[in-house]
Parts: sequence; C-alpha cells; structure tokens
Amino acid sequence: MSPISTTSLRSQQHPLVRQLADCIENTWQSHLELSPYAMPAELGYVEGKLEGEKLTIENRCYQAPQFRKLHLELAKIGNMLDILHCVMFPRPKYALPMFGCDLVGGRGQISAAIADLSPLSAERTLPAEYISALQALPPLNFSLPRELPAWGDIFSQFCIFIRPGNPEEEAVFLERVQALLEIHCTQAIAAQPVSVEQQAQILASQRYYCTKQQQNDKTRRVLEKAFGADWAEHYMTTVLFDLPETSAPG
Ligand code: BLA
Repeated sequence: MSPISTTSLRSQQHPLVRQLADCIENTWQSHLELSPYAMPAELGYVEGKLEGEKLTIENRCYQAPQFRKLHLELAKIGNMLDILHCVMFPRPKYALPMFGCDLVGGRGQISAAIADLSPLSAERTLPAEYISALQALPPLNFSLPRELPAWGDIFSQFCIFIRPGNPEEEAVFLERVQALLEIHCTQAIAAQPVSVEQQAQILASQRYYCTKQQQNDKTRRVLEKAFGADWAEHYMTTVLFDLPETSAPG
C-alpha cells in the first residue's frame, strides 16, 4: 500500500478546506523564502480514534526570515469533521500581527470559518499600514455571523467569524483570506527589525495570544476524546500554540 500523503487527505476534505489549504501554501511559496521547520517526528502525521471514527492529522510546517513558524494543519475525523488550522507566528524582532485561520466543518457543511490578523502591539492595535490596507478591501456582508467566545479578545476589529450560508459565501471567505495573506506577506517582506525593548513586548503579546488560544475548549475536547487529556495538552501547547522563548534573541 502506498503511504498516504497530505495531498490525498486534502482530496478527501470539504472543497473549501482543500481550496484554502492550496491557497495558503501557494501564497507562502510565491512570497516567502520557505525553509523546513523541525516538527517532532511523531506529531507530523497522527492517527487516532474518536467515537469509532478514524481521526487523521497532517501537519505542514515551514519557517521564513520573517516567521519563526508557518503552520498549516489538516485534520479529518471519519466523515464527521473536517478541520483546517493555520497560524503564522512572526519572529519577535518584527512588529507584525499574527495571522490565524480555522475552518471547521462536517457532513458537507462548514460550521465555523474564522480568519484574522491579530494585533501584537502594546496597544493591541494593528500597524497603520495594515489598517489602511484592510479598510481598502470591499465591505463584507455575510448572512450568518457568529459570536466570538470570551477568550477571543485577542482578535482584531477585522476578524471574520461566520458560518458560510452558501457556496457564494464560501467563495467570498476564501477570497478574503487570500487578500489577508497577500497584505500580510507584502508587509512582512518590507518589515524592519525593532528595538530590543519592543521585541520583549512583542514576545509577551505572542505569549498572551497563545495562552488565550489554548483556552479553546472546543479544540481541546476533540483532541482529548481522540487521544486523551495529556496528549491534548501536549499537542495544544507544543504544536498548535507553543509559546516563543522568553529570552530576547541575541
Ligand atoms: C471553533 N475549533 C472550533 C470548533 C471545533 C474546533 C470543533 C467548534 C466549531 C463550531 O462551533 O462550529 C476544533 N480546531 C479544532 C481542532 C483543531 C482546530 C481539533 O484548529 C486542530 C487540530 N482556532 C484556531 C485558530 C483560530 C481558532 C488559529 O486554531 C483563530 C485564528 C479559532 N476555533 C476558533 C474559534 C472557534 C473555533 C474562535 C469558536 C469557539 C467557540 O465558539 O467557543
């Protein structure tokens, strides 16, 4: 039997998951100087059982001069759940926001589509260049907006959190994420390193972001049910939302 590749998992997933995964990887490849990111070998490809269904997780991880970690994860639980998770962790020497995106679907329908460029400044605001680029995008009007959970104070005013109402809204979501990625990669390439003091503050903001994301009980519950509480804790704190080193880079 031939080994299962990410491409084959992708081909079994909801079309929006597939399209968004392709879009993210293509945008990264066309804008950034990617190199491999060492992921613990046993966590690159993971299989478990959840309520009798097979849970498969596949991770793609890179780094780039501007990003310490570019993480794209695809997960599938039988025919019940399709997940895309993506985070771009900037290197703390650049004053860049955190790009994050999550798609959760099952049985042919996406129930949650989230995308944001989340601020990491002391004032918890985005850089002026990001605000003007985001404000210049066409206004959105999704039919089924969703309410952010209490830990969601990390997200920006531009955060999109919806249940797509139809294929047209799925396409609009995809197009908007592509626009966010284009803005982000363009800004990142032009970024200049900041002062050591500012780096310390950015590091603290990244840690705050990760600590909040680790409070997502919906993600934790899926992982706990399939792999147990200890594994879920380990996975959420080392693969999904690992905290950057506390000491300022030399
Ligand atoms: C919601 N995340 C969810 C839900 C599930 C997962 C099952 C509930 C879906 C729904 O309410 O319709 C599960 N997400 C996962 C799992 C993984 C995953 C198992 O990524 C990985 C293996 N989550 C992120 C990122 C963001 C994010 C990067 O990983 C945002 C940038 C957000 N997910 C997010 C939010 C919710 C969610 C805000 C809604 C939580 C809530 O309503 O309480």
